Amino acid sequence: MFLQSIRRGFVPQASTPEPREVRIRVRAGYEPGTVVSRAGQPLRLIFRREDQLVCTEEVVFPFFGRSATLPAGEDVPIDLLPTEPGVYAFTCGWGMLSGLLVVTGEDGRRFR
Ligand SMILES: [Cu+2]
Repeated sequence: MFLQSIRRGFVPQASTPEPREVRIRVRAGYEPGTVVSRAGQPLRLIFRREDQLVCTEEVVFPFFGRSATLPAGEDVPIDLLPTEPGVYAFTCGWGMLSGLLVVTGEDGRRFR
């Protein structure tokens, strides 16, 4: 199997898992408000804002140094690769609304 792959010109890559997609609906808050994942698992959080509040127009992941503008009615993906177990908040641009990203150890345990 491996040799056949090489003969076909397929170069095996060091396996990075596919991003796990989680949809988060934004409606004067985040639904779900808590996302649980594992360290080392690439995450694609897909935000969709269904309200018209100025408040929810931006989402911020302070620890990851990431933020995004959320136009109403559009899917906005944010790709993250959490490598350390912990609990990370994400908030609206003004820090009034928040959700949590809970990252377990790679063995699925909550904390080491
Ligand atoms: Cu806000």
